[in-house]
Amino acid sequence: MERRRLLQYGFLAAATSFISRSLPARTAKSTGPVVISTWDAGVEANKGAWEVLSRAGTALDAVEKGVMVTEASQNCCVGLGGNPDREGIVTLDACIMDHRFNCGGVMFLERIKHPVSVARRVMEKTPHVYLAGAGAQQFAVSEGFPLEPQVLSEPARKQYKEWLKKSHYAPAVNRENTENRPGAGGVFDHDTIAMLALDAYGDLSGSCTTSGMGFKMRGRVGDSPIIGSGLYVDNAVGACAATGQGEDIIRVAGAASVVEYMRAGYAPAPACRKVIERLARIKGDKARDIQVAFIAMDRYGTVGAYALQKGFTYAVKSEEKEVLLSADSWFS
Ligand code: SD4
Repeated sequence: MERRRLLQYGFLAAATSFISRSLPARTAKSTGPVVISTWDAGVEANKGAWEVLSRAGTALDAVEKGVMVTEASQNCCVGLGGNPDREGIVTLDACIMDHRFNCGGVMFLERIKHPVSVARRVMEKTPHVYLAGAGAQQFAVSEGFPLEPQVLSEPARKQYKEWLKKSHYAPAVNRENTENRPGAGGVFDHDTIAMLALDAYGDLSGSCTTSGMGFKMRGRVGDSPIIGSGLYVDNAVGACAATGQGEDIIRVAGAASVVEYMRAGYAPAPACRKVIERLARIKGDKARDIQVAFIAMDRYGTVGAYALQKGFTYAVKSEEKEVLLSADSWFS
């Protein structure tokens, strides 16, 4: 999609967000089912979610099925196809949250194709919120998830080999959407998808799944599986999910902070902006070295997003539209 069109859509989204701020509480009508997700891969993921939403399925089912599309995709490195840690092993983080504050997550999980589904089982079948590492894998296997072979995808193998030459950990801004990704003929560096949905019953849910920052230290966990950082849902207010440098998203309790701004009356996009602004202040000169972006949806289905750096895209699907938008950013 050409940039001008993207920006036009971005403007419309921002305008809609602004208008929603003046709606009186509890008298505004929900816009009906809608789904929003991060980066270009969100377009395909939203289709998966829409199969559920368009048949009056729940937002919880939609956000699980939606990101499973990306986890399973050969064309994207979210999930087992993703970049490994510095030891050459892919470790996965994911979480899910519904409209009743139920939530579950897995972190440092190996050899399981659909961590988001394991996160959901943790939420539904255990007394806990998180399972990590070997324990998470043991639980997944006991729930019938097959153990996949521990092999790197071809693009990840190439990237890892290249990385080993210098063995220097330096996450690049917007590497999720580089022209190097598969389909563009080269190696990829994508690792995360986050999704929020509102269903026909007016309920919100969210999910987030990642292989985490490529070439991270072994055992490193980012924001993506952490409720309140990578994802937060409060059905009475709205939902938010994050992508980008996990350490910095955690520092500002990203997703929960955005939801708190929405509770205080901010529309989704301005709420995201407030937390990006806070992060930019905290990081000072170093803010230019990282990317952090939020997507948000209020309880009526109004969506918005905001990023630290330009280049962050997000996908939205509803009955009326299916678009890939370019978020406004702190730095131009
Ligand atoms: C992490 N937040 O592991 C993830 C990475 C990410 O786009 O979102 N990249 O820190």
